[in-house]
Amino acid sequence: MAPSSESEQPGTARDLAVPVPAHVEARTGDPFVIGPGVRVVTDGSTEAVAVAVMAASRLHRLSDVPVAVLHEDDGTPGSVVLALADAATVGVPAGTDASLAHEAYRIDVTADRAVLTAVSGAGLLHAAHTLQQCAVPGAEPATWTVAPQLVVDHPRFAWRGLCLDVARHFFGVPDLLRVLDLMASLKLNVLHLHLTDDQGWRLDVPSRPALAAVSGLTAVGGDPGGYYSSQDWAQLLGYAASRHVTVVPEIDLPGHVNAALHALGELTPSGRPARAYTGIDVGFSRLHVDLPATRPFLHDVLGDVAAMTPGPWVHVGGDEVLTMEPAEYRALVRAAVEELAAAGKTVVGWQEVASALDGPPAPGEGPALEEALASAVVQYWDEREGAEEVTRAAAHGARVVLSPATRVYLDMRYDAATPVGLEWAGHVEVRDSYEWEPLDVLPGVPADRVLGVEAALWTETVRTSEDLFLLLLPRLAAVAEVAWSRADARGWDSFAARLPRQTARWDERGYTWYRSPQVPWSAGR
Ligand code: TNX
Repeated sequence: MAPSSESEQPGTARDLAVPVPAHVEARTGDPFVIGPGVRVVTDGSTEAVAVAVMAASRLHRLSDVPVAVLHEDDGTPGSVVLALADAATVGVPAGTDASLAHEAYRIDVTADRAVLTAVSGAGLLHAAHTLQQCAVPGAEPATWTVAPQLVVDHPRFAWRGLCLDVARHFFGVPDLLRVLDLMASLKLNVLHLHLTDDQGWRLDVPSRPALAAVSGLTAVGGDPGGYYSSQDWAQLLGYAASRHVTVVPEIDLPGHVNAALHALGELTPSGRPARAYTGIDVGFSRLHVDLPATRPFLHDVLGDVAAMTPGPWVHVGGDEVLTMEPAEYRALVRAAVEELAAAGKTVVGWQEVASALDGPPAPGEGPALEEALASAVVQYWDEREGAEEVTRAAAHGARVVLSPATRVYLDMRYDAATPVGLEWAGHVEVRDSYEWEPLDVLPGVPADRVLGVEAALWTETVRTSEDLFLLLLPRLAAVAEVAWSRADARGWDSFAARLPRQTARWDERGYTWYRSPQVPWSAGR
């Protein structure tokens, strides 16, 4: 937040936090003051200490006073206390799904202290972000106050994601760290990286160094490419883990593979490498099930990616294959699922894979594959088609992540004047990204099969981090609230009123954002 000399009466998290918490009670009494003497006290758990170090550096930046991290509270006013606790102590409603309770947190603010409790480090980090959003400028310079209140909060959906296309245009580790910071501040917990496409291959994998060495260099429009070395990848994963964000790598198959065909001639029928592609058409490139190099490619590359990725998920793409018979598509998708299942991963695929998931097993397919197919995650994006197939897959056990393009494709322009972006799914204003109900998207899919919501940012037209954040903000905040907050706790007017205050932090971090005419920006700042 930017320093300000005007003090104000702090409101509660209901007026200040994005996403809005499930339960907030205002308390009487004086506010908690962040200023000289403020310190962070932990219960000594590694989870709490890790969050405490981040919170202390944040409090230091806010208040400009040194902020210690201590293990004991001497009882004098000014402690921000971080401690793990069981779900009942946190106050999670009985019967809450364990994966959701895991991220729950509680904040008790009195004049003397702010006590943050959670079941996990993820919950403590969420609590710290909510507390920060509740701090408003105090009476003295460089002091901040937080209203006395009780917050008890947990997410509505377990999967709250952002898919970022780093294949059409490359974004390096420093940009991704900024994206991760933004995601964590909005309580988003899945960064899905679209690492490969026709225009580029962005992850160096040990079994096929030519992929990154050759196709790491290309990008849309002849722009500079780039790729993540294994060290870059480890740095990214470590940073994401410390922010409690899971990285889901996507290797897009069996279409969107021109970059692989350009680097590895053995994947083409002629044996000659395909020419580099720097346009933005889709659907023309493909693997061939009957080439001898294809299965070893799937085995080695997916095995490498699985081994390089600590999270449970690997995404196999599967979208927009326009030049292949269904039988070959099905065989290639099932081969990819089989390789990833053998490597211990759960498969995620775009909605098109739904058609390949069910049906009778082919010769040689075993029970392990059946199980992997049934537990796959299907990502719904194109509302013009596929609802039936996805609904059927869900009935057979698949879980669904919702990315309806007309709501959460953040590469769509806000309006005709937006300087970058596409328009095939229409214009997507902030309110479009906000005002929708996930369970209404696929009415035939039972609520317990909906794993969550994911925004997507495709980068055909996105060349700089300024373009990137302009498209993300403020819509990513809208999607985050859809994914986190209970339907009956949120509403557009409240969201639009809470949004302007978030921009001080965006400005401080150098994120560009779109000044949507739908939001009363000058109010409440
Ligand atoms: C569709 S969404 C695609 C991408 C494009 C995007 C542009 C999906 C699975 N495929 O290849 O980049 O539209 O909005």
